[in-house]
Amino acid sequence: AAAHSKIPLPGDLYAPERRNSRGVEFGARLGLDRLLTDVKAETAGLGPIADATAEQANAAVTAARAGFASWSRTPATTRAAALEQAAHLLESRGARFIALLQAEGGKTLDDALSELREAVDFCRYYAAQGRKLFGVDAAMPGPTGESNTLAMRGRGVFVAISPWNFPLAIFLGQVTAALMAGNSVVAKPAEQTPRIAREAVALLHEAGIPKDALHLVAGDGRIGAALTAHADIAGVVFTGSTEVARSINRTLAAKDGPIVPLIAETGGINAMIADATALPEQVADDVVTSAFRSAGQRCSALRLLFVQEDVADRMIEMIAGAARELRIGDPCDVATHVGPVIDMEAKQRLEAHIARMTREARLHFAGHAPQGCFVAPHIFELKDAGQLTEEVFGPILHVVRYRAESLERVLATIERTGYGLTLGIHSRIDDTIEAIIDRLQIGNIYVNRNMIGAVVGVQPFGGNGLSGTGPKAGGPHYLARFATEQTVTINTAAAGGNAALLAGEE
Ligand code: UN1
Repeated sequence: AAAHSKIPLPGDLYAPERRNSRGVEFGARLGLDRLLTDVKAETAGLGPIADATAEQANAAVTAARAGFASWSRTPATTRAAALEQAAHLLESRGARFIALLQAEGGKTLDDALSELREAVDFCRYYAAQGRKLFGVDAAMPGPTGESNTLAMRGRGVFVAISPWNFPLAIFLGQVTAALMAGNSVVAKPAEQTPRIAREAVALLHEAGIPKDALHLVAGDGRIGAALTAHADIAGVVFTGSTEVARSINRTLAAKDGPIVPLIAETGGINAMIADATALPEQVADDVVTSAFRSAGQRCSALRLLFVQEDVADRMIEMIAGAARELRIGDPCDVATHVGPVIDMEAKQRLEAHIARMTREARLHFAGHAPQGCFVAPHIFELKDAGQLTEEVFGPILHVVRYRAESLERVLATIERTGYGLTLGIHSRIDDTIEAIIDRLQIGNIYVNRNMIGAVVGVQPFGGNGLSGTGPKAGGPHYLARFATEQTVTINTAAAGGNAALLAGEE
C-alpha cells in the first residue's frame, strides 16, 4: 500500500462534468488497475475480517469509556485539526480508497470518486462546524450583574452503526461528527464492508485521533445489538433500515439508566412527480440517474415516478430508451454505469420483487445483466402506487400515471407512505412546485434535476417520519445533537467569591 500512497488525486477529478467523458483517462492516470489488483490480492490473502465476540464489543465500550476522559478535554481546535489531517490523508491516498471501494463495495469509478469526495467533505465540514460550535463557550445575553455562558461537550461513548452502501463516506461522517463533538466512539460497520472501515479507522488514528477514543468492532446485527444494549453508552448514530432503527430504539428504551439519544437516518419510498410541463429529455436523464445509478442502492434513490397522463407514454418510452444505454457489469471497468448489487441475498430479494411485479404490474423495460451478483434495471407501471409497500433497494423503477386534477391524490399517496426522505419535482409551473413543497414533510426535495448525491454543506441530507430522526448529516445542526449542553450562570454582582472567580478568568 505504501508504494502507492503518493499517487496524487487531482482536485479536478471530482468535477462532475468531467467524470464520465474522461473517466478512462483518469483511471489510467491514477494507476487504478494496478492498485485494484493489489487490493484484490491483499484481501484474498488476508481472508475475511473476523467478527468480534460480544466480550470484545463490551471491552471496546469499556476502553472507549476510559478514552472519553481525555478526548472530551482535548481542545476543540485540536480535535478539528485531527479531522482536517484525516481529510488530507484521504485525499493523498485517494486512489487506494477508490480501489477498496471498488473491490469490497462493488462501486463504479464514478460512484467511488463521489464517495471519496463526500468522505473528505464530511471531515472538513465537521471540523469547520466544530471549531464554531465547540471552540468557544457562547456568551448568552443576560441582565447586568450576571454572566451566562453555554458550553457544548461530548456525551460519552457513542456507538456508530453504518451501512454498506456508503462504507467510507457514511462511516466517516458518523464517526467524525461524534469525535468532533468530544465523544469517544465504538464503530460497527456493515458486515459486508469491514475492510474499508478498518483502513478508515487506521487513517483516523494516524491523523491524530487517540487509539482509546476510537474503536472498531466488526460483526453483524448481533454485535450492533450488544453495543446498543450496553449500559455505558451515551448515544447511538445509525444509518440503515427503518426496521433496525426501531429495534435500536426499543433496546435503548428498555435500559435502565440515562435516556440515550438515537440519531437515525433510514429508508424511503422516494417519489418523483413529472407533470406535462416538464422537459422530457431532462426527465429521462434524471430518472435514469436517480433510479438506476449506484444500482439503485442509495436511500435517496427514486422508487416511484408519478407521470402526468397526457405525456406518460412518451415519457416512459424515453426513460426506457435512456435506460437501454446503461452499461451493466464490472464496476472496475471505467465504462460501466451500473455495477453489482451488494450480495447474493440482495439479488435474490430484488429478483423476488421483480417476479412479483411481473405478475402484478405492466413491464415496460428490462435490461440485461451479466452472470453473477447483478440485477438488471427494470421499469414497471403500477395501476396504483399502493402496490409498492416497502423500500426496494435496487435498480427497479415503478411508474404511476396521474391526471392533472388528481395531483392532490398523488400528494396524499406520498404522504401515506409515512416516509419523508427525498422527492423529485419536474415542472415548469412555480405554483405547482411551491404547493408540493409546502404540502409534504420531506427532507430533501430536488426540483428539475436528479435526486441523488446530496453535497455536504450544500444539501444537508436526511428525512422525516419513517425516514429518520434528523438532524441532517452534512448540515449545520448535526453536530449539536452529539453533544451535551451546559449553561453556567455566575452572579457577578455579589461581593467576594463570584466576582473573584470571574476576575481570575481574565
Ligand atoms: C444513503 O444512501 O444511505 O444523497 C444515504 C445521496 C446520498 C445518500 C446517502 N447522500 O444520494
